Amino acid sequence: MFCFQCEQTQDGTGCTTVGVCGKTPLVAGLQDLTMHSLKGLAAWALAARAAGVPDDAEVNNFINGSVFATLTNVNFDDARFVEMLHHADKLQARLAAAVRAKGGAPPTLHSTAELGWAASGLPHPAAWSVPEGASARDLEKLSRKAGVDLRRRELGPTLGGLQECLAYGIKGVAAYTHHAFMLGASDAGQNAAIQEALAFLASPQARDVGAVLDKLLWLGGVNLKTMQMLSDAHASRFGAPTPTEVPLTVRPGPCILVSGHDMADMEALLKATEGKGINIYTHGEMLPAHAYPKLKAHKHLAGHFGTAWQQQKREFALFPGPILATTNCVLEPPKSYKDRLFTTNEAGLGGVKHIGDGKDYGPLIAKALECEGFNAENMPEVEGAAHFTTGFGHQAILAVADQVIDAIKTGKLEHIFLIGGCDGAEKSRKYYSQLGSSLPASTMILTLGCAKYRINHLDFGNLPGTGLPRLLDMGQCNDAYGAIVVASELAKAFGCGVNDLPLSLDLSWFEQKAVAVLLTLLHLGIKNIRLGPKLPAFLTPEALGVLIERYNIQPASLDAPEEDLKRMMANK
Ligand code: FS2
Ligand code: SF4
Repeated sequence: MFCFQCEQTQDGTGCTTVGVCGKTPLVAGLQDLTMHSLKGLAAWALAARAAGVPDDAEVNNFINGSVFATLTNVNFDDARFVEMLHHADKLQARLAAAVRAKGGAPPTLHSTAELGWAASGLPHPAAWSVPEGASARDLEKLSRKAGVDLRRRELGPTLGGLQECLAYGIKGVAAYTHHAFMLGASDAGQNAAIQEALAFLASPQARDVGAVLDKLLWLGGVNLKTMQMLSDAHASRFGAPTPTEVPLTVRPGPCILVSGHDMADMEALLKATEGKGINIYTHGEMLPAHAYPKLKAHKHLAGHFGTAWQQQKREFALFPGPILATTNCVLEPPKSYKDRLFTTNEAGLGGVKHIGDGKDYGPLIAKALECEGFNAENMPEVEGAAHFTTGFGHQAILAVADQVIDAIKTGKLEHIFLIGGCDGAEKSRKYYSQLGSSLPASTMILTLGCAKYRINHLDFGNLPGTGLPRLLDMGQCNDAYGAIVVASELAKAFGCGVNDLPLSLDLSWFEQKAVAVLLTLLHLGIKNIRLGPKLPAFLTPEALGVLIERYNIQPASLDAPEEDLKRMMANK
C-alpha cells in the first residue's frame, strides 16, 4: 500500500505497511480502486449530461458518497468498498445505455500512455470494470496498478503530488456536498463540477502542472459554493445557531453518544428517542448540535461528553451506553466498546453494526436501554469549566458586527485570530494551546472544527471594555464558510481587502476536508496562512514553493509560538 493523504502519514512521507490510522493494505487498495472507478463513472456522467440525458440523482449521490468514504477515518470496511465497486459498474452500464439511446458521444478513452501511467496496465477508468468473480484480495492486487505510488513514480513527484492534492480536494468537496445532501440540499452544478474534476484527473490535460494548479484554484471556488449550500441547509433546517453553553456534566439514566458531523442523524435520533428516558450526548464535532434552535428544543439533548476524535478509544470506553458514529473520524474499536458502537452513512468498520439508509435506530435504542447508563457510581468528575460555549455562527457574529468594528476602531480589539481546523494525536499540536493561551487580552479568537479542543477549555473571558467574549466557537469544520462570511463583511465595513484586516489564520489540518477549505482560501486570494503541524507530504518542495511564492503560506512555528504571535500581530 501507499497512502499519504493525511497529515499523520508515516514518517511524514507515506504509510506503506499499514496506515497510522489503522487502514489495512486491503482497504487502502480497495479505496484506490474505488477512486479509479469513480473517475470513470464521473466521465460517463459528464457524457450523459452532454447528450441531454436527465441528471441521474442516484449517480450523483453515489459518486459523492463513495468519494467521501475514501476520506481519512471514514470507512475501514473492505466489504463496503467491494459493494461500491460493483455498484459503480452497474451505474456506469446504465449511463452508457442512456448515452447510446440519445445518440451521444461516450467519454474519450485515453490510453495510459497519453495519461502518463503507461506502466499501470489498468485501462482508462471509463473503460474499466470489476473483473468477473474477483475477490476482495484479487481487487487489492489489481489496485497496485491504480495506486498513488505508481502514478507518482511515472508522473514525477511534483505533478503526481499536485494531482493527488486535487484528488484530496475533491474528497473534501464531495464530503461537504454529501453532508448538504443529507440535509436535503443538492445542486446540479456542484455535482457536475465534482465529476468534471474527477474526469480531469483521467485526462491528458492533468499532465500539465499549470493546468492542475488552475484546477486546484477552480476547485476552491467550487468548494466555496458547496460550503455555502451546507451552511444554508443547516440554518434553514434547524434555525441559525445561537450562542449556547453546553453542560459537560451528565444526567443519570440511559444514554447514547453521537459522534461525527451529521445533524440530520442527530435530529432523527432525537425524535426516535423522545419520551424514552434516554439522554443524548455529543462527542467531538457534534458539539455545535446544541446551538441549533430546533435541535436544542429536544430536552434530552443533555450535554457533551469527551473531546476530539483522537481521544475516542479512551472516551468511548468510559461511556456507559452505545455510540453512533455518523461520519468521520472513526477508529477501529477495541473490544471494550465494539459491541456498543454503531456506524451510519458513509462511516464503516468491519464487524461493527451499521445502520443503513432505512435509518432503523431500533437496535441502537435497545442497546441504550440494555447498557448501564450513568448512575451515582460512574458519573464522571468534570475538571475545570463545567461547560463549553458554542454557537457563534456567522449569523450571531454579524449581529454584533457594529460592536466588533467599534472595538477595532477604538483600539480595544487589536487583532483577530482564526485558530481552527482539525485535531490529531501528535504532541506537536500543543502549539495551538500554547499560542491560544499567550494571546494578549486585546485579541479575539475565532475557532471551528475539532481543533477547538486545543483551546476551548481555556478561560478567555471578555474583550476588556466590551461585552464581547474573546473566544467564539463558530462550529464544525463543516462551518468554515461562516469564517469567510465574517472576514468578507469586516473587509467591506473597513473598505479594504481581507488581507488588510487585523486578522490571521493559523490552521491545523489533518484530512482532506481541510485540503478543500485551504483551496477555497487560496481561491479567495487569502495570504499569510499558517499551516501545521506539518505541511502536506504530497506536495514537493517545488509545488510548495509555488504556494509560498503566491500566497506566503507558512509552516506553523511549532517550537516558537511566540514568534508566530509577533509576526501575526504585525499581519505577516
Ligand atoms: Fe475533525 Fe476528523 Fe471535522 Fe476532520 S473529526 S479531523 O475528519 O472532519 O475536522
Ligand atoms: Fe496513512 Fe493517513 Fe493514509 Fe491512514 S489516511 S493510511 S494515516 S496517510
